[in-house]
Amino acid sequence: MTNKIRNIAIVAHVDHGKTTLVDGLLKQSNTFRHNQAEMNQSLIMDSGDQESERGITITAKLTAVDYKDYKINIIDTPGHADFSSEIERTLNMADGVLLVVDAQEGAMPQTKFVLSKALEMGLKPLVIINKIDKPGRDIAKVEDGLSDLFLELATDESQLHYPIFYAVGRDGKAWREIPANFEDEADLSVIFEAIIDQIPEPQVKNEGGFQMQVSALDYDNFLGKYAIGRINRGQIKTNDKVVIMGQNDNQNAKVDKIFAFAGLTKNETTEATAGNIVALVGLNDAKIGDTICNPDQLEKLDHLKIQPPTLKIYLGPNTSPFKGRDSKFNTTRQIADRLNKELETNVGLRVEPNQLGFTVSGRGELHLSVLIEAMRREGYEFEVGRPQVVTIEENGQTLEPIEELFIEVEQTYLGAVSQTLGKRYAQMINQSNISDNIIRLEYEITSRALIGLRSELLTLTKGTVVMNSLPKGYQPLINKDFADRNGVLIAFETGATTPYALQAAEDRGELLVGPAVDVYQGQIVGIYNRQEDLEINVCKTKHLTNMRSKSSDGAVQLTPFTEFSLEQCLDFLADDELLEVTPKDLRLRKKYLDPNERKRFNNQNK
Ligand SMILES: Nc1nc2c(ncn2[C@@H]2O[C@H](COP(=O)(O)OP(=O)(O)OP(=O)(O)O)[C@@H](O)[C@H]2O)c(=O)[nH]1
Ligand SMILES: [Mg+2]
Repeated sequence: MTNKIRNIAIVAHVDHGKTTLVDGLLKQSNTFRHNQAEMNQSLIMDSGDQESERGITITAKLTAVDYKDYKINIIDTPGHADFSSEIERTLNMADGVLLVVDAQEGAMPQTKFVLSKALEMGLKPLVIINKIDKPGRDIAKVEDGLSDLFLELATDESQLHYPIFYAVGRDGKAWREIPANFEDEADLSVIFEAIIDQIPEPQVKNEGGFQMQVSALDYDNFLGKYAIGRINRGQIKTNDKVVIMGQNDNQNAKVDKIFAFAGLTKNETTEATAGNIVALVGLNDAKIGDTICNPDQLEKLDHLKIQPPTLKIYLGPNTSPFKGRDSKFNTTRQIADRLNKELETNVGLRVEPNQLGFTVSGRGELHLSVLIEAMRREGYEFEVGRPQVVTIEENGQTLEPIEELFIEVEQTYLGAVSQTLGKRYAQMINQSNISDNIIRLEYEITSRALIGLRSELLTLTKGTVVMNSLPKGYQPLINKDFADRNGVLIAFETGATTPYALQAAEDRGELLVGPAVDVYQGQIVGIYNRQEDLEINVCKTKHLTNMRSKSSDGAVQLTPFTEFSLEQCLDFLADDELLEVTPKDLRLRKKYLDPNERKRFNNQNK
């Protein structure tokens, strides 16, 4: 019965509180026993290890709760623009969205993106102004901003009438009116009631042959692949024969098992009807976007619309002399299999083979670095090159992607930040005050100039800057290089670093390796004080002499070396450099390890 089902997606800009709100909905719908561990847990749905470490949602996830006699399927989505394809992939299971907006920040770039997607698809929005406990809240201003945004994005009049709720998601509280005191007793009943009353029942067809678009895939060791989607028409029973309608061909299959979502688990059932979100086992060839149909009524649903990638990176088998030291998987074949597996679910990603390895493209640096980090944790070893933008050709012209960039910065750093953006040819669109001390800047900037900007601004502002960007379109390529990076210190020979040699190297720049680590010829061991590169010896041992200098008895005192994160390494790379990624190490290196080959290459490219 569709009238007792509600399917909703929770959408918002990054960090506005989606996953925290889902915690509340789970806990207040008696999904867990009172003494169950989850009752005391937060961000329950952020179950991936990188999700909990980074504190962000990376993949969209499904859960279901019972409220009164209704079943509410909830899709928690990521708010980071790099993971936008997760929204494009899952929104077609929903009939409404909870649009969560931070009471201080208001509508942000990704708010606009997710709302435009939801309104385009005709989904009913409920607006939740969240975090009204923040001292910097400005609810009236946030409501104004939202009303402008709806005016801009609405595709018909009815979408301009949206209910607004006020919430402290973290405490599991929401109100219909702004409460006099947000510390008053409250729960999420008003949200549950609004989902039931105001989100339409699934807009599906009860009559006719089974039809479902695959929106998600899941896997486990016992049953293999689960094809997940909302049944769009008809019903399904265990053992039913179906046809998987793919992008290019059709395949026959049989439904072995059917599962419905319940809390954090799936429950097996023998049949399901239109409007339900189900996971089907037995369809091993099903891909995201495919339509599963009753063989007697083959009708394919429109394929998902996924925006093209903006950033690409070379990824290939490791060619360093240390290859194979601590990895389980390092051959081209193993890497290819892993990337192909990733493509099944990571629908915003593209992979093309090239002579040496692969070109992997995604929606941004984070999209790619999350994949790189996942692979190294699984025991893969490989090398990657400098991230590059994906250009397109139009009317004989090369175009590069541009983005809207939003920055919030303390007054003290305004000058330095503006200067850095100027160097990267960013155009300022708007500047406004958020508070006495915090300025909000809006720029238009090429995606190319965004590479490495986050690390640079974080350093410049002692970690205080807030930065967000959103793809805006394309413009003719400007042939300007933004890299004003220093040269590097390159290991002159293969061996183990010694404190003695490192101490001597310290005067030349900033070291990226510590003592007693193995390095190879051509590896980057530091950042030079100057623009060009320099080969240095970081392995030499002190010659033994009979002379004793005054200081030579004590241990060598080294300045702590700089350890780059994966993202910092990617930002740092120049065109003639690679990053070696292994489960244990990240090593920056020159593409050509041999100094003579390097010279020859550089001369050719002058
Ligand atoms: N002050 C305050 N903080 C909140 C509230 N709700 C959530 N937060 C905090 O906001 C941060 C982000 O919350 P999340 O629920 O992870 O946000 P999200 O929208 O799921 O983030 P992404 O999935 O990465 O886009 C966490 O530190 C929460 O504790 C609230 O009502 N008030
Ligand atoms: Mg989240």
